[in-house]
Amino acid sequence: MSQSLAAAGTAAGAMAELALTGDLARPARLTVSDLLAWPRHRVRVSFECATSGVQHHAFEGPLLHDVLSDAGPVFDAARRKDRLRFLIAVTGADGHHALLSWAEIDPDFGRAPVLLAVSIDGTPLDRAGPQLVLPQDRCGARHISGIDAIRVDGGYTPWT
Ligand SMILES: Nc1nc2c(c(=O)[nH]1)N[C@H]1C(S)=C(S)[C@@H](COP(=O)(O)O)O[C@H]1N2
Ligand SMILES: [Mo]
Repeated sequence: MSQSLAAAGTAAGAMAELALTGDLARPARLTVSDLLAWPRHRVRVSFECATSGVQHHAFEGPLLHDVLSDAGPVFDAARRKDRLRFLIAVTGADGHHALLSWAEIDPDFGRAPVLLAVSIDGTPLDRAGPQLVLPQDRCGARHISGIDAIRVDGGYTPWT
């Protein structure tokens, strides 16, 4: 992600944008207000940070699985095994980066209720950008804030 886009996410008045890229039929650029189009879920989480101790937050937002499914990952949706090689790379505007597997959030496999939060503790994230929320994580390190890109990668480009 370019530095200019990362900077735009924090500029006064600017709405942060999230790029959905990779092996998708419908790559997209989404603002936090675009993310309100999906059903919204609420969750209270506690996680431990190695440096600042236990944190408690309330988040609201769509399921990551709902948003990414609508972007059309290029697997055969009817064949469960075809999804298992896909990974999801999530990047914050500050470069913090973590990987999930598609199977981790897939309702047929890990079923983790991972959110793309549009608010934290009642404060909208329009300017900061959405935050990854993993209610099942004990540690806070994957709760990536200010997400500016999510890349879905099946490891190759089919149909070319
Ligand atoms: N973009 C970004 N998100 C991040 C981090 C980071 O360095 N950059 N640190 C992570 C870590 S290590 C923790 S513990 C939590 C801290 O969340 P808090 O600031 O609400 O306590 O954010 C996570 N999300
Ligand atoms: Mo942390």
